[in-house]
Amino acid sequence: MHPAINLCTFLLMYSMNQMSVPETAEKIKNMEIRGAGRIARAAAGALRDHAISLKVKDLPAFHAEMVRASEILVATRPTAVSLPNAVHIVMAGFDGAKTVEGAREKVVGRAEWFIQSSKNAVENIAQFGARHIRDGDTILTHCNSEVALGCIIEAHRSGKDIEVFATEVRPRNQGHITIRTLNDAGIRTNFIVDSAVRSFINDVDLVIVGADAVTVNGAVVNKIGTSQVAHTAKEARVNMIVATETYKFAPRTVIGELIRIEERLPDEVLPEAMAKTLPNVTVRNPAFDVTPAEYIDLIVTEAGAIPPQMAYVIIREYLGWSIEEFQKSYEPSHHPEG
Ligand code: RUB
Repeated sequence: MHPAINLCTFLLMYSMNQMSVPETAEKIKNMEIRGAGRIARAAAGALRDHAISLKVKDLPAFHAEMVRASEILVATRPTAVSLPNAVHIVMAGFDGAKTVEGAREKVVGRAEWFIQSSKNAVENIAQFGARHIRDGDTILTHCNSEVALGCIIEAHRSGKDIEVFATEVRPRNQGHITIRTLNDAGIRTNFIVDSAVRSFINDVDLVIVGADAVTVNGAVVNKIGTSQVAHTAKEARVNMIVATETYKFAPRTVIGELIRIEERLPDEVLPEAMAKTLPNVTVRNPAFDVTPAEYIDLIVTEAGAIPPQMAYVIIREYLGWSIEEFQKSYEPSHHPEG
C-alpha cells in the first residue's frame, strides 16, 4: 500500500466496489472469473476487502476469520496454483503481527502489492515473449491466456507481421474470448476446432500457451488439450513456448505433491437430457492436463526466459520459498503470534 494511503482511505475507496468473499468464490467457481492470473488477483482483492471490513475483537479472531475466507477461496478451483500462492502471499501479512490493526495493514498492503506486481508481470512477459516471435511468424495458441495473448499482441504492436491459429477449446469455448481479443487487436486469425491442430501444424511456426501451474520438474499444467497440442508440435518440430508469471510455479511439488486436475460437471460436455438416455455412458470432463518438460522449449516469465528444467530455480530463488514454507505451505491451523 502506498504510504500516503491509510486504512480509512482504503475503506472509502473500496466500499463502493467491494466484492465479498462468497461472491468472489462463486464467480471463480462458475468461471465468470477465470484464467489463473485473474483468479489469483480476484482472490487477493477479496481477502483485502474482507480484511478491511472485518470487525473483530482480537488478533486470533481476526486470523481465524481470514483463514476461513482463504479456505473458501482456495476450495473454488483446485488446479491453478496461482490461487493458493496468492492467498499464501496475502496471509503472510499475519507473520509477526502483534495487533489487529498491524495485521490488517500488512494483509491489505500485501494484497495490493500482489495485484500490482501481477499486472506488472503480465506486461513484462508480453515484452519478453514478443522477442521470441519473428516477423512473418504464424502462431498457434490454445485456450484463453492473457499472458500468452499479451506476447502475441505485443509482437503485432511492435510491427511484426503475424498470423494466429486459435483453437475452439471445448467444452467451455474459451477460444471465443481469444478470437474476440485477437480480432479487436487487428491480428489475422484462423479459428479451428481442437481436433484440427494436427491438420494445420505445418502452417505454424510457434506455439504459445499460458499455464495454470508449473511443477518443479518443468511440467506445465494448462487447459485440457494443451498436451496434445504440445505432442503435435514436437512431432512437427514446431517450438512451444509457455508464458507464465512466477506465482504459477508450484512450490509444494518440490516435496512431491501432485497438482490436482479439476474434473468439471458432465453437462458441460453432454446435455443432461441426452446423458439420461445413455445409461452405459460416463462423461469424463477434466479441465486441465499435464505437458511434460521435454515437450516445452522455453518458459517465459517476468524473471526472464528459462528452459523448463530450470523451474526449481524460479521456485527457490525467485519465488523465494524456504524449505520450511514448502512443508508448512498454507496451513489454516498455523496461528500468528500475539
Ligand atoms: C484457463 C487456462 C489458461 C491459464 C493461463 O483455464 O487454462 O490457459 O489459466 O491463463 P480456465 P492466464 O478457463 O478453465 O480458467 O494467462 O490468463 O493466467
